[in-house]
Amino acid sequence: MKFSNYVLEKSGKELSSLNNKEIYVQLLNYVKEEADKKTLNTDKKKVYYISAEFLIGKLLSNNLINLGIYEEIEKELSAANKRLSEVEEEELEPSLGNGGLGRLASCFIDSISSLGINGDGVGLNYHCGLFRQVFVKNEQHAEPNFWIEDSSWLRDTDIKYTVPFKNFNLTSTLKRIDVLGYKKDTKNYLNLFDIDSVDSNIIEDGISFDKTEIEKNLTLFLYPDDSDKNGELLRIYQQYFMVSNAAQLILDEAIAKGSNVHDLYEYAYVQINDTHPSMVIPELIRLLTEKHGISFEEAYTIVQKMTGYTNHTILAEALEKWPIEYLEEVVPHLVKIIKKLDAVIREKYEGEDIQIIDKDDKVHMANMDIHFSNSVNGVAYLHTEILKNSELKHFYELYPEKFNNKTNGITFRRWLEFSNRPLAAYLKELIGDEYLTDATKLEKLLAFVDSKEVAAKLEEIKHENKLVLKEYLKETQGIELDENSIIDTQIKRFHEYKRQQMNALYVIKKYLDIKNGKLPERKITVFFGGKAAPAYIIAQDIIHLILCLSELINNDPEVNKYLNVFLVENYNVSVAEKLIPATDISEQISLASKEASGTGNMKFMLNGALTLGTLDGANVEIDELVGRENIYIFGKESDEIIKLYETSGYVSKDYYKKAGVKEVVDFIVSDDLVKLGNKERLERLYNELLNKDWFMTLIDFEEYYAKKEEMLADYENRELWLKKVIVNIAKAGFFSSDRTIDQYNKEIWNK
Ligand code: F58
Repeated sequence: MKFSNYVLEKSGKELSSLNNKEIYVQLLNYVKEEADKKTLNTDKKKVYYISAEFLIGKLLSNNLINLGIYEEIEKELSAANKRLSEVEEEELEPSLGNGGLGRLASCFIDSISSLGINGDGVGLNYHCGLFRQVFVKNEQHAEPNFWIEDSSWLRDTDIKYTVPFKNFNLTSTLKRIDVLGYKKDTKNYLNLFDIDSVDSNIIEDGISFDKTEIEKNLTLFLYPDDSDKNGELLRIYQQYFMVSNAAQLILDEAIAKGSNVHDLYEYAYVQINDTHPSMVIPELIRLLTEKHGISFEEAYTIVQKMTGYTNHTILAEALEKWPIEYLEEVVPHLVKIIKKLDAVIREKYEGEDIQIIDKDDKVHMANMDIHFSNSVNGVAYLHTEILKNSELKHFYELYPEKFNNKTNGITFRRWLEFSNRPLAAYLKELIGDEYLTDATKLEKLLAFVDSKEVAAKLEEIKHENKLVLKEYLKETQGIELDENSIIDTQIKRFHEYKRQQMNALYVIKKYLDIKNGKLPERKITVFFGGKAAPAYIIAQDIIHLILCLSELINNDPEVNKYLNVFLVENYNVSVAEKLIPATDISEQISLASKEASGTGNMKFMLNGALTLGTLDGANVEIDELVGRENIYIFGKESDEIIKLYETSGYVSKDYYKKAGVKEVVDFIVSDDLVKLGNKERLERLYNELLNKDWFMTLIDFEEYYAKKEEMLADYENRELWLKKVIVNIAKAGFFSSDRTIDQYNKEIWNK
């Protein structure tokens, strides 16, 4: 049925008489009814992608695209004098994720459905999710982000499980979101477990709340503050609740399909996304032994065959270790299993660093995963090599066959077809639309690398996207973007290893250059976007520095003709969808060896931005694909950095003393800046850079500055620049998450 007829039938009203919110609700229901017509995938084996976060983004447009009715709906709305892009604005973005790992999980479930694989996501339905970021006096504040509306993509089910904790049981409820593949007749689910007793009235100031009221707070927030014991306990409650539900669901579904549980691994594969879902291993073993009468040895052998662990970080502090006494307080029944698993390993292997429970009685979740799963993967070539050769070396020596690489990917349906419609349409004109299902077909674009006409059109599209961004930022953030400026963007979580502070130092240097009469050829707009974990003080200080710089620079008439700096508030998927297509320079400047992969780098490349980056994460693969002449690489390489850590060989003061660096770093505590901000924060950051600088900001600063200058100069050579743009788009096909998921499917899930 045509949408306008549907509206008439359901509401008795003409489409043209509805407001945008009403149209949104009608469209949501219309899409849900279309989704009802899809059948579930029914292959014998099902994949369960368990993840603490799914950063899914708004779903309306993505679903319309995957149903293949986007254009049709757009036309119908336009005939009724309505605009789909305005209707899209009515949807609240789900707040179920945080960063790259959650966005990856979302690209993956899109690809799993699009490839027709039987595979669901499993996670939690956080009512406020990750906090909403607001800026007050140039500082980040955190507010609860309520995102669930009366009409939403969530569907109720009557599936409920009992989850046992030490002192009480909780009854879960399962909510589901349909995951539609691209032009597929089948669908999968994103399963989100919840409890009915959640009570947001316990939220006090900002996002603080009583952490001990588990029945009221369990699914309120993603990553609640864990800087004290009660915070850590709450995380354990959340994680166990997630995996106990997952394990019960897996067993139920397998048994319903005929499993006798001895053969469970033929019916299910569990992908553990980082260590947050690791307790699924002992929980499955517990259920197999206690509920299904299977011996302990057989149970762990079964589980070992059906689980794989994905590592997303080499930062040691990000690998979870839970004190066993905390686990005892929450899930003593699981501790029994974990201790038995620890004993199995202690009996077999020496070496303290590979044990599950360490000498301080801490449980190393990653270690348990590695021993009791059959696959351990990193998320980019370099990352996996570092895991094998240094971070997890001893495990690699033990189990070389378990280690494998799966370079990350992104879904082109969202990150091109939806977010950059002008580019997608033009690509279809040039090379057809096969690239939407076979991304390698983008290489056909290479035939146009010397075409002036194609270059001109790509330039025009970039400009058009800058205008769309301008309008969006004006309306949503009060930002005035100069659409004729070069757009240079760094969007990602704030973390010292990602080195937003190095980019801020660049901004300072540029500001000082301009003040000294060294003027850029063309205006530059530097965008930052990202949240800092509320307990991560230095990351908050970096945000503060950038906001102060933004105020100083944007209000200085001598400078703002040449340079603007903005930190967009509450960066999320929707903001990324606008910023990425408008960007010229993609900042991927992490300290080499520290960024596992990055996925923003892939999105920018696909949208015709050129990368300014270190040889880190997937930048290494981008570099290989496009060739050094089409990317801007600078900085020390990972081997050297790893060696510096091993020998404690980095002394930031040595770099600070160099001409040109001192002046820039000192500016952080200059009167000009301090008068706009919080002295304590700026001084703390200054001292950190000077005396510690654990992530070596200063080691690469000069090279970074020089490479960016080279890039800005190249930008003026439009022909040269646009050739590079064409090569980058053409070579982005490798980074389709369809390719990644196909590899997971063949090399892990069905090995
Ligand atoms: C990210 N990890 C990696 N973790 O940093 C990034 O390089 C990679 O591309 C991405 O995963 C996908 O593989 C990440 O997002 C987190 O956000 C953790 C959440 C829990 C606390 C510690 C960080």
